[in-house]
Amino acid sequence: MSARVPAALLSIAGSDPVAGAGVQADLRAFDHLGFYGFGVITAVTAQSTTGLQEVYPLEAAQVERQLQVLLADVRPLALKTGMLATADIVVAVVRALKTAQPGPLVVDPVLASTSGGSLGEQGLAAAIRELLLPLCRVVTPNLAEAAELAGGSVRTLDDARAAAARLVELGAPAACITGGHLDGDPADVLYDGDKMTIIRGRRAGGGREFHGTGCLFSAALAGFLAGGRGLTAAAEAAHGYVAAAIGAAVAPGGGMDIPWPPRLEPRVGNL
Ligand code: PXL
Repeated sequence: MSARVPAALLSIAGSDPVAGAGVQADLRAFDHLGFYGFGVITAVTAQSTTGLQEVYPLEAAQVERQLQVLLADVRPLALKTGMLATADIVVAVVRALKTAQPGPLVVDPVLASTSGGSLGEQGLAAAIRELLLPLCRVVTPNLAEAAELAGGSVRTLDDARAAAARLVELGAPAACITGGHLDGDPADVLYDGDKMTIIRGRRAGGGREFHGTGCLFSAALAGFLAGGRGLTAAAEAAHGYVAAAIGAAVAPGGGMDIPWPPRLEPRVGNL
């Protein structure tokens, strides 16, 4: 008898040795949600809970080849991109995905960390905007990333509404701007070209900084879409997943806390 074929997801993202963000966090989220996880690395980083020190992007051809080889063999139900680091890597990823045409794509446009630091080279935002937005099911920037992609400043809920609409004008079928850094309680703004939905949460963690919330959100969103939910229901579920992870956060080092989701039931099959 041959082994079962698992429901699988793919993360195309950077490596975070402290495992709060990047491929390590994505694979953990996929596993928590009951999916087998594939991971293609775009860059390695030097970082700890106290901060990001270095980003070392791979060659674009190395990323493209990882995808070609993997996707010739396996068929993820959905996928996400995280840190892509260079415009050349965006071009390579787009080329490989256009050839393989896997399931729905969640683009987490990793451009700026929650603490404001840049996470990519010049030209990265333009490449994501022009090449990746038209390919995705939904793009999930934080406030700083939404500003960089859509232009203008994005500080308030009204700014986020306008930026989400602008991202759809720019070619994304839908945008979900994660508002963990809004003043007051957090709220995500989802626009699908038709309907604007505000997903409201409660500020948790007493002002502490969490590392990797955007990665977890986009990974969980890919999982809930793969599980068959519509976009709004999937975004609400992903929001709840991140809130639960923040509620159970751990402090593996001396700096930021890492959201570490409790295992959620039910698992695959009836997500
Ligand atoms: O949270 C954004 C992010 C994504 N991917 C990697 C990172 C970070 C932030 O530090 O290191 C690999």
